[in-house]
Amino acid sequence: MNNDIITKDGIEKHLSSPYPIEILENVNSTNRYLKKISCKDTNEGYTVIALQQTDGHGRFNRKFHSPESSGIYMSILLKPTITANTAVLVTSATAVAVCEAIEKCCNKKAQIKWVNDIIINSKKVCGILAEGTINPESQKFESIIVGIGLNVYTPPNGFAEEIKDIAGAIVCKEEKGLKNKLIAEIINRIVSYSHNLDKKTFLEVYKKRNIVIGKTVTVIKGDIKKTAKAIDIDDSCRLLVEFQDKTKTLLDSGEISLRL
Ligand code: BT5
Repeated sequence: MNNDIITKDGIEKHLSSPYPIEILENVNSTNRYLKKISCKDTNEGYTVIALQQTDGHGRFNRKFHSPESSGIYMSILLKPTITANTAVLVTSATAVAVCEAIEKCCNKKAQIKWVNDIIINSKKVCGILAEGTINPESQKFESIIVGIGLNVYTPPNGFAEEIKDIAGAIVCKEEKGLKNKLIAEIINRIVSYSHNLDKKTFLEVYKKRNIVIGKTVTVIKGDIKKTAKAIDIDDSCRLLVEFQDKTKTLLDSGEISLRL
């Protein structure tokens, strides 16, 4: 991992537009950092990347393991003109962007587990966390920060005990310049998709790459767990599930578990 170093120049040469990039050695969380520094005047596409996070987090404040140098931990500032109830589209568009970038740079087949996990060979290699600020008057987003954590390589001491059965790395052999290329390819695609969220160009790909459709899943709501079959994903990226008593419901976020 000492040969694949993240650098500004290395990223910039693959970017389709000159998005501002900031690289930090170490931070609690790139999402939290970007939230603090972003304001009305911060440009869209502003990206913060950390070599390590001490308090990386996922949804419901769960820990996202972010060890030094084996992964990419990045947050991108977006300013899409969407309302609160379409925010899930940012997460889905990001999932598609990440899969496409992985395939282009690493030639690996990447799939999506609704809503926000990227899977390779049945292991989670990436998690996405989108967090937005809403203008109370317009009910539209002022900005959305999209955080992406990728396990590019297996950490030198292996994955932590609590994730070792579910986590995987994108590649097994170190490649010089790979992280820079991946970062740039992800930024290029996310900014482009986020300008066209209403056209939902990514939606068909999102569905095709999703591994949950047709599978038996456990729907988790608080302490309640119910078995259901995942039937479809609708145009708002909601998951249609059918419970054992044949009742159906559309899940718009929340939690399902699926044995991979
Ligand atoms: C996520 O949440 O997977 C979203 C993770 C987003 C992380 C990025 S890194 C840059 C930015 N800054 C942040 O602070 N966050 C974002 P969720 O779906 O809630 O999944 C969390 C669960 O994934 C944990 O409870 C573990 O089971 C598992 N997990 C934690 N670390 C992992 C890792 N490195 N690889 C694979 N799985 C992991």
